[in-house]
Amino acid sequence: MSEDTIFSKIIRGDIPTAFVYEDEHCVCINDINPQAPVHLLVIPRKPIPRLVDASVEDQALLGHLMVKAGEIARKAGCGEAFRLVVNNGEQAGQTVFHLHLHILGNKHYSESGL
Ligand code: DGP
Repeated sequence: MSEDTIFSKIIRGDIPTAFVYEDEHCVCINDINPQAPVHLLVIPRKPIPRLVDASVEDQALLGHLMVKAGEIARKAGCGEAFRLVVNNGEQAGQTVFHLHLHILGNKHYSESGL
């Protein structure tokens, strides 16, 4: 779980990637392997490996990511219907160990949702 993940390289500009959104706390990029018509990643600049590695001092940052995710989803044309997903840990499917929120939109999900 090195701090220098692909997302840190993207945030630093070592790997040129278009930012859909950026501010002092986070960036948002298109997922390289989209699982929905809109598939964006909201990534804090701070390299927290997993959600469970976040601490009380990260509360405001986590709130910021959620609020921005909602704004970005709307601007991306998801309307009121989108999902936010955080994979925590390898067994849950996490592959990049730098916390990120998946925004998944414009895809029809079943009523049960899962
Ligand atoms: P997760 O499985 O939750 O760790 O999601 C990691 C996501 O990151 C996965 O959906 C693919 C995406 N991804 C991995 N490498 C890159 C990259 O170099 N560029 C972009 N844009 N997305 C990437």
